[in-house]
Amino acid sequence: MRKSLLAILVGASLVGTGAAQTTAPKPPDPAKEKRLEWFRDAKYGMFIHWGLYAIPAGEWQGRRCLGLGEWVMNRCQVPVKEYEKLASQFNPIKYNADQWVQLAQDAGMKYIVITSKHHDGFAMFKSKVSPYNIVDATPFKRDALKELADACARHNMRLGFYYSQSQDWHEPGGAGNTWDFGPDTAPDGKTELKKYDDYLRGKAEPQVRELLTGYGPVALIWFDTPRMMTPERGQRFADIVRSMQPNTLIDGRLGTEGDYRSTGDNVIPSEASAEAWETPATTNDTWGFRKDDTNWKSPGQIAFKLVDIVSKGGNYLLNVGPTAEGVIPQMAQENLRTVGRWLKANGEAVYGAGASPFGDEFGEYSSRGAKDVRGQKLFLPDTEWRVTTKPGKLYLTFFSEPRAPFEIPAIKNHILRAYRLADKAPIELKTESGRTTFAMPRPMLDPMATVVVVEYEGDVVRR
Ligand code: H79
Repeated sequence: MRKSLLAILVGASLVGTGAAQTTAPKPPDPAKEKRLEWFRDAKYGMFIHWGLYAIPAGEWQGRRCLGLGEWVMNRCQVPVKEYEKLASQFNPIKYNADQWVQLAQDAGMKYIVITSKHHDGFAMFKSKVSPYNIVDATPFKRDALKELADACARHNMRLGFYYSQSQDWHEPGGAGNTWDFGPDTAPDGKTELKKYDDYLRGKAEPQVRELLTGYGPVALIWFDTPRMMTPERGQRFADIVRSMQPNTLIDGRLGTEGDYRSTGDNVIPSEASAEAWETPATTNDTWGFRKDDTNWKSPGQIAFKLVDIVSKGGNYLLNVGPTAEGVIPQMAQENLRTVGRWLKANGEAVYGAGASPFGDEFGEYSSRGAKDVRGQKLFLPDTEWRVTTKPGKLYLTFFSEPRAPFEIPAIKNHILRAYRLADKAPIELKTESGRTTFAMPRPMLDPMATVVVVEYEGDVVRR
């Protein structure tokens, strides 16, 4: 099954060549496709943003620092000498790696990616390269990543590491800390003013080597914000990853070509594409814990985004931001587990499933020429249903009850039968003058999302 799906994906011509597709498709790279096999099937992962920023949780000395929780040092311009002191308070006594992995598993997530070092420069793992790390600088003294890696190994969960390769606000040579160390570049935006390569060679590159040495097989390294990352600098990281763990994936934000495309944060494309891609996204409005952020996405919103992404050929990397005590916020846990229960009954429509053979269901561009906030043609999404695929099967997921009989988009294949995925209840099909319709039994089995499987002759849809 895996093999044949991959063959279809690799062989398929690129669907939905949207604005993101600027270069001609490259010849397929068999080694890369092999590395990507598990990733293409996994579809749903857990992102974990955890670091010293969980202590201030969006405030500095009683002042709110607006924006993302993990950006508190930047947003409130906290000097290194002040921010560093957080390390001596970091003691997450409630941290239990097995419980986190269990949550990911209950949620139906197939991989975990945790911040090993965010822009603040603090390593959440034992590092010989810099004493600014969880073992050497905190009363906790435990290697949180080692514990998580061991727990993942016990649960058969893949584990990857986020590593901020470019921004490091703790180091004079790292990018991003303008308040202690001045601007990264001269006003021309090109002339570099910091000893950036000294930082890369002295900290970032050796720390990535450490991550690839002491933590078992690393599923992927998630680089971010490639400021000043020339292709040559990016390649140095790629060479480290490839030489140390050839199966480790590189995300799309290194600064040189990775294994898959990363969309913008919380951005879901409006069309399908055949290349491997991933949307990193939040469960509320922040990545790192903020005590004032209770704007939780509902299970229904999360389920929709997941199926929407899968129906466009991508993966959903959904974040949780644990507290300074090491606890994943209760609402995030509950919402993820609710979606996990839905996946227990409906996961066949998600894991290993291919993209929509149609596309009209995604919505349409505004016919009045309106522009979105980025100045692109405004896309007006439809959210009633999505479709994912496996050989011989369409999985139609409905997020609201179709008001009229639902017409299956025209395909040349002979349609064999239809049934509800969760309870296998048959669904009666009507075919009249080449149009096949069915009436969704009411009330919908699961008002959040109900999947109808349509089986057809042959493996691939012909239109
Ligand atoms: O790790 C998460 C973010 O911290 C990181 N990417 C995800 C996965 C990220 N780094 N940079 N950005 C996202 C873009 C930053 C945007 C903002 Fe700001 C940060 C908006 C407000 C604070 C930078 C500072 C831009 C304006 C002020």
